Amino acid sequence: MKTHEKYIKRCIQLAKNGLGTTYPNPLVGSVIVYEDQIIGEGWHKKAGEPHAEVNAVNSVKDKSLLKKATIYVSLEPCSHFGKTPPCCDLIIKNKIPNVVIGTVDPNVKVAGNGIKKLIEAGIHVTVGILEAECHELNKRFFTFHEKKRPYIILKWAESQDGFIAPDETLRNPEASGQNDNEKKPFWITNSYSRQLVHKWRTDEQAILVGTQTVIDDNPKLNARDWSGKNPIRLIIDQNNRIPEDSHIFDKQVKTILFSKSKTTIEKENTIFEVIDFEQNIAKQIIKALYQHQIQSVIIEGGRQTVQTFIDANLWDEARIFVGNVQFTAGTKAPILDKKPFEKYSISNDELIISRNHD
Ligand code: AOF
Ligand code: ZN
Repeated sequence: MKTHEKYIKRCIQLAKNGLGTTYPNPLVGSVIVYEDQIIGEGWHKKAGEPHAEVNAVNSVKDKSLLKKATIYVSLEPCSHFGKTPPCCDLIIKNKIPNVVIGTVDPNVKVAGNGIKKLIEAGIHVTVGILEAECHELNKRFFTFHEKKRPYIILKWAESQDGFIAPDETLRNPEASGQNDNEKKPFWITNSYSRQLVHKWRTDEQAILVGTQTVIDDNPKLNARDWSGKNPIRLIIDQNNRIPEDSHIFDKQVKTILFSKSKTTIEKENTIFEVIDFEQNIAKQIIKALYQHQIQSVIIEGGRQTVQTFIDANLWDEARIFVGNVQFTAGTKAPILDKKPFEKYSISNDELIISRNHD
């Protein structure tokens, strides 16, 4: 592997440590190299905290080497004063003579200005190393800045014969709740897949479901089976039908409800957004999410909610589990041309990941 690629690959690896905690900031990794040896490295951990380059520079023991070193960064160093000062200034101040960049920053506050500033300071700059990988690393951040909407992931589990729920009569008797008011969902996937879904919830900034899912399953929509941040909960509740004692009203996590009229309910950590259900609701929800600075959302059902986003062509990835069960009757899975981009086996479940390249 060529030298530049090798070190940008390491930047990408480091950057991934920040997945789920850097929002609204991107994932960024940086390494500092002198005579083909890494003398410092760092990544961006959390918005408001130091950027990757700062952590990398701070980790270098012998700072006198910086004057002869190359700094690698997976994303263009920033040139603006945000929550932290510009990384370009740090590079210039430390007289680092070479900068190698994975990809340009799509944020209008930076967007090439960082590169310009470095070149003007007489620094040798190389741009576009493993560019596709660096773009993929920040697929959420790029979608948000370039398409002005969050990155949208659809997730559902279906039986081998294409149902997402069995007929009521086929529900597993053990799966029904002890409390009559609380039906437990019928599990299609195994416990490993379910844990993976909780990990996914920590990766994304928000999770969206429709009314029926909340009424039927009374879900918490949190990531209790994985350590990490709980996503913001988003609920479509056209007629304000969700009972006040539902878990989604527990105030533990910020929750946004989309309905057609204002409600009298007032709850801490809960926001009500009015949208027009006569119009395309997917478009309106996505617009509201952009205004709330939400960069990624995982849509976990039910069928109608997922289909609404498929029909509006507002989705980027579909993650479909096919469990080791047959239902013969029930609720049909959403209709989607599943062109597998990736395929995995998780014990006896199959996981198909499709991408929507428009
Ligand atoms: C970098 N290195 O590690 C990151 C960058 O509010 P601030 O100061 O944290 O700035 C956030 C913006 O800076 C963010 O939107 C993106 O354009 C850039 N992020 N840049 O050089 C980093 N996280
Ligand atoms: Zn920066």
